[in-house]
Amino acid sequence: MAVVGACDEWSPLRESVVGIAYGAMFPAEDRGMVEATMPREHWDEFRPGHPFPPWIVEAAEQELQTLAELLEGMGCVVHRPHRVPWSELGGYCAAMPRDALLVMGDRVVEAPMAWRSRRRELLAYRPLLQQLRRSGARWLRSEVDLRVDPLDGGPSSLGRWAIGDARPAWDAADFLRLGPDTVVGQLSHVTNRSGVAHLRARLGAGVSVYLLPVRDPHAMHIDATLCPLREGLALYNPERIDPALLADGPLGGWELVPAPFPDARDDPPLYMTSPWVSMNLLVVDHQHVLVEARDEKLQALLDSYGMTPLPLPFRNVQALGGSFHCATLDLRRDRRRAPLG
Ligand code: DAV
Repeated sequence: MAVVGACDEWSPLRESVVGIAYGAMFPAEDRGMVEATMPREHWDEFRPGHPFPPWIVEAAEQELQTLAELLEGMGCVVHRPHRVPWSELGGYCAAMPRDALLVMGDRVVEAPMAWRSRRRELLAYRPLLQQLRRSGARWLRSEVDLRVDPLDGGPSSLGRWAIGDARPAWDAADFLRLGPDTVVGQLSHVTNRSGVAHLRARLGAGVSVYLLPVRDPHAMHIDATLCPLREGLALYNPERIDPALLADGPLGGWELVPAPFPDARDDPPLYMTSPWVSMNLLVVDHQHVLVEARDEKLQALLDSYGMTPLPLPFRNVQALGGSFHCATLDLRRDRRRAPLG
């Protein structure tokens, strides 16, 4: 059996990374980048040597542990990242494994991330990557000179993004798998055109990478914009996506359901995301999907589509920058046809 094998976002999850909150620091990033992507009321938090509030980190660690145990209880093998002292090295955290690595088929592809503050993040996953490679996975290093800064190229020709095209940059969370030959994604403040070309070259001719038309001035990661639930069914963010514009691409013919508008909330604060992080779900198998415990409208919606929502408290993890999809990295999903009926 392949050690790494995931071609979509919904087949039964058999093996996954679940992040850890240990030592989480506000990533100290270029001010222009912070202003382009982060909520205005929290811009001043993103400075060097500034940890997240310890009570949030502690509570997030517990939420992640509960998630790991729940997945294990459902028969999924769970790996946890290595503890890295981010406060000493500079960095962010290992709570969001979805951002740095893209799994497609038997490949684990390293993302040449745009954020300087996140360049050492792979330290947290290196022991696991070595283990996976020894047992047969293809580990594709980025081979991009990360000393070249995509910010140095100045704004892109459209003037729309914080990065230029000075070197290839992409974050794995700007992409989603729709099948063995299809990845969809977006350009964003962390993914440039040369980054998309780099990813296409990594995945090879057998995989098409489609860029979706997304309306999001703060775009950074597509997993609070589109959430595939099963073959042919996806939730979309009605503020960012016009489903009529998706008809010609790989989502043509899919049933696209608008996610409910998230409730306003500030406790704990969403330091790094919009409230749409509510739709950052993890599909565990053809039936079960992880949803934040208090997102009842979303739970009812999933229920009406024949799925079983698994409500789990996750607000402290969300405060660190992502929800169930961000905080995990699928290593193996069993690809077989959904049961009929
Ligand atoms: O607010 O759309 C959520 C995803 C973060 N990895 C947002 C970003």
